[in-house]
Amino acid sequence: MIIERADIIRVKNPFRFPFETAFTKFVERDALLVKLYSEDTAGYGECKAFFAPLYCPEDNGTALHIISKYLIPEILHKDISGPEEFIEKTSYIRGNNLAVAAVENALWEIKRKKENKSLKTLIGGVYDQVKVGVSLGIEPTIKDLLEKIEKYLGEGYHRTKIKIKPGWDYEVVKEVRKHYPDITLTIDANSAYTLKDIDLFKSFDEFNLKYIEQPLGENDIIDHSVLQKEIETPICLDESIESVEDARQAIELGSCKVINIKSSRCRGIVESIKIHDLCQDHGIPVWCGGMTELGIGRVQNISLASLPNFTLAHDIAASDRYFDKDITIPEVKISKDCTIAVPDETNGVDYEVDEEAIDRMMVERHIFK
Ligand code: OSB
Ligand code: MG
Repeated sequence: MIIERADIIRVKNPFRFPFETAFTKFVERDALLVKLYSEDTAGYGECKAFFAPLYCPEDNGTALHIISKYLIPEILHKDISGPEEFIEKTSYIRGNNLAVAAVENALWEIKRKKENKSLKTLIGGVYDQVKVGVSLGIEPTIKDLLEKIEKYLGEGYHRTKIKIKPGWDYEVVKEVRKHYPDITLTIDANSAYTLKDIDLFKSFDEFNLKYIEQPLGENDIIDHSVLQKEIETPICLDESIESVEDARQAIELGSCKVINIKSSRCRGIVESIKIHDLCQDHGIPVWCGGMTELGIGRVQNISLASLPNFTLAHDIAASDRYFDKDITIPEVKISKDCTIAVPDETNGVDYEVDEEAIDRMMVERHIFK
């Protein structure tokens, strides 16, 4: 495929409700989209960076820089066979996984359109539907959180994840468990603790959590291996896993029993499949994480989650969990049984990009020809 033009489009889409994590309170999705043009086809990719380097070292500014200066020149007016070759050609770029994954996402879109196949078919997905859960932020009061849980249980989400941070942890989980003794419950600390908090993590064992996500440092696998040996509850790594090599080390050290795969954090689908396969070989279940993404990224996540070892509920919510208006037609919706259908050439499920919605949300556009 020859790429004749590339656009980077920055959009802002307000959240329906603020979403607070241990590291910031989000009020909107401020995102970069990459649109690649190849002959009569165009493919979009979504960059999952945020407005600031809070979740990982990248932000929208660094991603714009890396995509413009290094990634687009590698493909513009060049004949490239597809996403795998792109990943190969850009392997000299250290880090900057969110930027690389955005361009890779767009290349997968072009490839699937040219070959008239779904992403699920291209990567060897097996599920027709994927199970989804909801990620709930830190709320002003426990009462507010309980109301949110009630709302989303009512909508059918059957795995509830709650964000914790120092000062919003033990008492909150205890209250939630008291009200909902039987729901599938997980907590996500987004790296807000250290091994000094080991007693707190031991105390969570009484709550029968499915797993605890990323309790310790974002680059750490050593301390997580110490913690995992001290607690019953499985640890699920998120931030700490950026490559198959990270996953191998975490598995060998016993740092986790579950892995959350975000294709963006792991440099794209090509590397995510390797992590998926390694985890499958080692009996480590995986699930697809989210970055409060817009529809383009959300739909790609649905397809990735169709791989066989994605057995736990995913952070792939309906578009309306975050937005009044999303950028795909149709928007992402969940069915009553709390699943989302995976786009496939045999079931007629397909999503188009809503160009008009993007135009309305656009704050800047950079064109490379
Ligand atoms: O740690 O999983 C996380 C959102 C932004 C950054 C990090 C995380 C999250 C979420 C939300 O938990 C998942 C989603 O609904 O997209
Ligand atoms: Mg997480």
